[in-house]
Amino acid sequence: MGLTIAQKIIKAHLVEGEMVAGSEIALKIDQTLTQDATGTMAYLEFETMGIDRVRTEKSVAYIDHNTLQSGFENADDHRYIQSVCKKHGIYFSRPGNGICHQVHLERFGIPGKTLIGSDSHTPTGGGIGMLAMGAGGLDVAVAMGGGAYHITMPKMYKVNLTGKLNKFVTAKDVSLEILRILSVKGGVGAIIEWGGEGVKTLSVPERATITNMGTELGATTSIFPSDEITREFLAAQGRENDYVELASDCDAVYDKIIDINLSELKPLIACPHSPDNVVTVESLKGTKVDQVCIGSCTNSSLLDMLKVAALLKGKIISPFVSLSVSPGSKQVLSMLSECGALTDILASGARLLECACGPCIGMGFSPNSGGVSLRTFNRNFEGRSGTADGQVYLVSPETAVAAALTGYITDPRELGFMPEVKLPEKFKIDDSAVIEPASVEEAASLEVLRGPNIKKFPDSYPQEDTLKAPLILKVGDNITTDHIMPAGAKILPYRSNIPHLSQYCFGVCDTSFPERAKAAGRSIIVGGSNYGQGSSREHAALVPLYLGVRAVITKSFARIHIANLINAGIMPLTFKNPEDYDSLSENDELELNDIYAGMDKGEIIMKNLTNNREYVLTCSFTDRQKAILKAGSLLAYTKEIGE
Ligand code: MIC
Ligand code: SF4
Repeated sequence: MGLTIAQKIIKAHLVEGEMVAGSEIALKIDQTLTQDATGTMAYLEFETMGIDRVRTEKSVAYIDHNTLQSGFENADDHRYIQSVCKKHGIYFSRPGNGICHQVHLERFGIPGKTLIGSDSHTPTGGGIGMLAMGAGGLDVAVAMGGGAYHITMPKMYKVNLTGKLNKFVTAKDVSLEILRILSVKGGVGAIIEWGGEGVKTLSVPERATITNMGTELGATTSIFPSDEITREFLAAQGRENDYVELASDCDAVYDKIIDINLSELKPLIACPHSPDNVVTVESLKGTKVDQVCIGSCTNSSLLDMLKVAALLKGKIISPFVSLSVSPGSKQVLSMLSECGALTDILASGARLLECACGPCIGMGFSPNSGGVSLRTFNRNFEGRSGTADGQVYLVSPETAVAAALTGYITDPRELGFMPEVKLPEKFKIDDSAVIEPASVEEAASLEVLRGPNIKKFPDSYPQEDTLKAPLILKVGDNITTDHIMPAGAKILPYRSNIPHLSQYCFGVCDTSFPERAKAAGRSIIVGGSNYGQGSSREHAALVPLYLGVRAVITKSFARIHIANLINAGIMPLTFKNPEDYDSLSENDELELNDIYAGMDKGEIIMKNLTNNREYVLTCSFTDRQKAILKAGSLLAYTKEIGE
C-alpha cells in the first residue's frame, strides 16, 4: 500500500509505536520553534531538565507576540530568552525580525523535516512540505532536549484541488471554504494533505496561508507536496540546497477525500465569533466597517503585501475606517520599502504596525465599542481583539482592502482591475536579526538573566486513586484557550507569572471563577465538545492547575489542549454518554473512585453526590500518559525516567 506525504515523513522519524491511526506514536523532532508568549515558560522547563545544549538540528526562539513592552515584564522576558538561547544552542530572532511562522518559512523550514513549535500555527511550515505541528511548551522543551514528541497517529484526509483561483479569490478563501465544509472540529485527529492539479497553481505563500489556517480545523497538521514551486521559493530565499521533492504515492490511501474546485470559489468571510462561521462576502454587502487589519501569520507575506499595495496605490481609504498593516517579517518590510510599495500603503492612510502579531492577539489596535473589524487573521474568538463586544470578521487581504476603501463590507471583485503581482526571483537576504548561539566552550561561562516577572512554576499533584471535588464551572461547546486563559495587552506580559495570570482565568465566561476555584481548593470543570480548541498555550492548563483544577470532563477535547492537560497532571476525561453532560450542575459534589484501575480499563465511574447519579467517564491513556498523571506532570515524569 502506498503512503501519503505525511506518512512518509512519519515513517522516517518514527521512534516508537506503529503507524496505525488512533494509536500513540513517538517522533524524532528535527527542528523546534518558540515564540515569546509561550517561550519563557518553555525555556524555564528546558532549564529544569539540566541539559547543556539543545539536541535538535535547529531550534529558533522568536520574539513576536509580546512586543508592546508597556512595562519591564516583556523586556525582562526577552532578555531572559536571549540569554538562554546564547547559552543552550538556540538561534534568537530579535523583536522586529518578524512573526515566527513567516520567518521560519522564509529562512529555516526544510521539506521533509519534522518541526514542533510552542504555537498552534506551526503547521504553516506544511506549505513547504514540512511535518510541522503545534505543541505545548513542555513538549517543545522535551524535544529540544532530544526527547521524542508523542502524538496519536492521525487519520489522513486529502483535499483534492482542481481548477484555478479567479481574480480576487485567494488562498484565504480556500481556507475559509474548508472551514465551512469541515467546521472547527472537522480536522481533529487528522492530517490534511493538499493535492490535485490545482496545487500547481498555488505559490508557497498561498500554500502557507492554507496550512496555517488548517489549525482552525483542529487538524494535527496540514501539508502540501514539495515540488518545483517549493524549489523555486527556496532558491529565491538562497536555500535551494534545502530542497527535496516530496509527493504521495499514487496508491496512497486516505480516510476522507474532499474535492474543491478553485475556479468555483467566491470571496468568503468568517463572521463573529468563530472561523467556521463562513458566508460569501457578497451576502454581507453594505455592512458598515470601523476597522481593517492586514497582517498576522496567515496573510503577511510579501505576496499579500504587494497585492495590498497595488490595490491601495493612488487611493485614499474611507475616513470612517482605521486601517493597520503589519508585514510578517523584516524581509517583507524591507522589500516593500525598497520597491516603493510601502509608500503606496502609507499614502492611502494606513497605519504601519511593526512586524509582529499585534492586533491578532489583542496587543494594541483593539476596535471601538461594538466595532466591526475586518481582519486577514485566522481567529475571531469572542473578546480576543481586546474589545469585549468587538465584532471580528476574517477575510482575505483583497476583501480587507475593498472594505478599507469603501467603508463597507464589499465584494473585492467590485474593485475591478487586479494588478499583476509576482514574487521576486530573489528575496532580500539579511539574517542579521538572528543571533547565533555561543560555542560550547564560550557557553559554559554564560549567565542566564532572569527578571522579577519570572515566578515559581505551579506545584504538581500526583494523581491519586480517588478524587472528591465540586464541579466548579460548567461551560459549553468549542471553548477556546482564549476563554480559558485570555491574552491581550494587559495579560500577555505575565506569561511567566502564573499567580498573576490566574486572576483572569475564564474571565470571558465567569469572572468569579478564580476566586471560587481557590476557595474550593480542588475542583473539576465540565465542558462540551472540542474543549480547548485554538492556541497551544500550556497556560490554559497550568493556570487551572494553580487554581486547584484536578480533572476536566467533556464531550471531546482539542488535540494540543488535551496533551497540555496531561502534561500538567490534570486528568482529561470524556462522557461515555454525551447526554450525561445535561444532568450535571455547577456546585455538584463529584467523586471518582478506583481511578488507577479505571485508567487501565478505559472507564472511570463518577458519583454525583448531589443528585445521586452515576456516570461512566472514558479515557484512553497510554502507559506513558498514565505514568505522567501518576508522577504529577510531564516534567516530574521526565525527571523520574531521566529522559
Ligand atoms: C494565538 O494565536 O492564539 C497564539 C497567541 O499565537 C497562541 C500562542 C500563545 O497563546 O502564546 C497559539 O496559537 O498557540
Ligand atoms: Fe501571532 Fe496571531 Fe499568528 Fe498567533 S495567530 S502566531 S497571535 S499572528
